[in-house]
Amino acid sequence: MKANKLTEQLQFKALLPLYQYMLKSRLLENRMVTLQRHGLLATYAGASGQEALYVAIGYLLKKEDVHVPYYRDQPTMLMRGYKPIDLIRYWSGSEAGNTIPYKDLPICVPIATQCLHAAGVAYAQKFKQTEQITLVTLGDGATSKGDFYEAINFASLYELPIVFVINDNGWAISTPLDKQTKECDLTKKAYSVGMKHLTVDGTDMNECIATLTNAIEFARSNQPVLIHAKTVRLCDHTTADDAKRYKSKILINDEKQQDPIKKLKKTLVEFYNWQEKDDFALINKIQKELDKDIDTFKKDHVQTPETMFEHCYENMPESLKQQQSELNHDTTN
Ligand SMILES: Cc1ncc(C[n+]2csc(CCOP(=O)(O)OP(=O)(O)O)c2C)c(N)n1
Ligand SMILES: [Mg+2]
Repeated sequence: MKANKLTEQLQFKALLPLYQYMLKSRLLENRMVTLQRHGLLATYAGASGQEALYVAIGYLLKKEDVHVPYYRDQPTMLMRGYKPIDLIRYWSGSEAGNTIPYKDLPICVPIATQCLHAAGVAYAQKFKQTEQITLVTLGDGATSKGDFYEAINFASLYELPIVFVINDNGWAISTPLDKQTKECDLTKKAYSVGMKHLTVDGTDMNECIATLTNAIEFARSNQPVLIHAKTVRLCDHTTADDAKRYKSKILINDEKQQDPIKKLKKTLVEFYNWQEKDDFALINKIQKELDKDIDTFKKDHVQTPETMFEHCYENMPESLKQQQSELNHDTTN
């Protein structure tokens, strides 16, 4: 499917909700960073610059499909039923935020391990003859890990209903792509396992929709696909990082020109008479919704130390129960 043909298809009615989700994720991200700076969140990894890719994924996946995220998938997660407060709670370290809608997998912080989980899910989908697919995301850095190669090899060999989406934001923390792999065209990684592969400008909504539509169609007929999506990271790696220490001013400025939200806004303004006052009203509406979630979070976020024992076991082993009660005893003395 050609991107320009799609522009005609993706009319304002469809584009506006996508824009709203991109904006919602960006505004939530700004609020998350402030919460972290105030000591209310442990750490946080944003998705600025990568929203077009993630919103396109959220738009195209069916409810019954399985989304296997890593830690930068906030825009997709907001579209798959997570509320801002869930994500705020998650990054504050509270299991209350890990309420996973649908059959999706939880946020995965260990690099590339989610690729293997996803291959396993897709194997089950095929075995059970469901119509569903699995879509897993990973960073450019994750493609240097064995888990990634094992997963694409397995998926290709067994012709699984799966899409691997590489969010290539150019960096693995402070390591640029060309310092960790000799082959920066990441579609080539699919050659060795005989897998279909596509490249996309991950900052362009139309291109993302067109490419992902094709990939998901292939996956539904048990033809796994690897997508190399070029994006930009407009934020620090996480709140524990300062990208100004390793990115030049010129690069930071160049990346800003690729901002997917600005690009989609331009389309809305040029073709659909979207005006500054519309934008202002939308931002205001989202901020008010976020205010409510943040107020609720601030009221109930304090967790007592013994809660760290919870959520691992359905029935807590005796040894842990004892440690929990010892801790209770220590903290009350
Ligand atoms: C197994 C493992 N090793 C190391 C880390 C530390 N670590 C966290 S993020 C990161 C870089 C990941 O880069 P990339 O895959 O490009 O994803 P991005 O954060 O850029 O989206 C590393 C090495 C980790 N989380 N897990
Ligand atoms: Mg990266």
